Amino acid sequence: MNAPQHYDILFERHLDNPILTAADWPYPAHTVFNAGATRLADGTTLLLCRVEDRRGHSHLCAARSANGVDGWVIDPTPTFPPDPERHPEEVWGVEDPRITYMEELGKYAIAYTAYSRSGPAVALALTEDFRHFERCGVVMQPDDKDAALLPRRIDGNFALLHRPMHDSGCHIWMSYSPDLKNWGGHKLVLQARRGAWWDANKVGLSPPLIETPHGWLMLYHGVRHTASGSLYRLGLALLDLARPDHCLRRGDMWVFGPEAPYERAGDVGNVAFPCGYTIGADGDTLFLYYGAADTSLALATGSIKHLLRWLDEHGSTVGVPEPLAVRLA
Ligand code: BMA
Repeated sequence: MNAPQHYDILFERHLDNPILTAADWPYPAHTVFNAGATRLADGTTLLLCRVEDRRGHSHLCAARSANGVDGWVIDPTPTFPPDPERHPEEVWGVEDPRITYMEELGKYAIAYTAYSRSGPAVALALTEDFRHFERCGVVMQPDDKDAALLPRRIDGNFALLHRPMHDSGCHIWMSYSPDLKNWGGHKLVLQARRGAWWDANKVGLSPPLIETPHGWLMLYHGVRHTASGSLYRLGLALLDLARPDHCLRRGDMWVFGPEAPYERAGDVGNVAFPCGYTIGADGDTLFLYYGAADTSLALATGSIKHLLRWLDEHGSTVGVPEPLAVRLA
C-alpha cells in the first residue's frame, strides 16, 4: 500500500510559543500581537509589538532579544504611542507595523496603520534607533492598511505595497513615490480570488517582501469568511525583481494557518498574522513573528529555499502575461 500523502510543512512553530504575551509587559497591557521585526546592526532582534490597552486602542512597544526567542528586554513605557494632537489620524491608535531598512536613507522605515475617525490609513515613520521617530504622516488615505516599503528604489522611485479596501474586494496594490510624500503609478499586484477559495474576497501583505535571486517572495494573508467568523491564513507569491508590481507565480494553497490552541482561541480566534521576519546567519532560515488570535506573539521558522521550491511546484501563473511566467528551477 502506498504511504499516505500529507501536505508539506513549511513552517515549524517554536516550542516556547507564544513567545511574548501581555503578562510579560512592564506596564498594563491587554494584548500583545502583530509585531514588526528587524535585526539591528549588533545582531539584536527587535520586535516592534502592537500593544492594545483596555480602551481598545493600540500603540507600539519595542522588545529586544539577543537570540530572537527569549530574554526579551521590553521598553518600560510605550515606544511609539499615538500622537493625535499633531497627527489626528492616530486618534484611535497605531497598529500593525512593518519595518524595512532603507539603505539609501540609513534609516528604518515603519509603515503602520493609523486608525483615524475616517477609518484605517497607511502612515510612515522613520527612525535610526527605535527611540526617536520622524513621522511622515498619512501616505494612503482610508480605508487602507497592510503596507510595507521595498528596501530600495525601483526605477528611481520608492515603492510601497498596500491594501486599499473597496466593496468590490480587498486587493494588494503597489504605489511609487520620488520622495515618500507624493504617491502615484498605482498598480494592482495581487487580487483576492472569489468563491470557495481560501483567499477569496480579501488579501493583504503580511511581512515585508523577502528579496531572493528568483524574485521578491511575498507572504500574504488570505481571509476566508465563514459562518463562524474569519479565518486568516498565509499564502505565497513571487514578484518580479525588476518590476515588483508583476506577480510571477502564486501558490494555490495556503502554507500556514491557525492550528495551535493559542492561534485558535483569543480575542479574535483563528488568526495567524505575521508583520515581520528576520533571516538567520545562514541567509536562508526565516524567523517569522506572528500575532496569534490578536492576543499574543508567536514564532515559526521556515526555509526560504523550501518556500521557493514549494511555490515552483504548487504555484500557478494564472493571470500572468506569458512572457513573465517563469519556472524557478
Ligand atoms: C486585520 C488587521 C489585524 C488583525 C486581523 C484579525 O484586519 O486589523 O490587525 O490582526 O484583522 O483581527
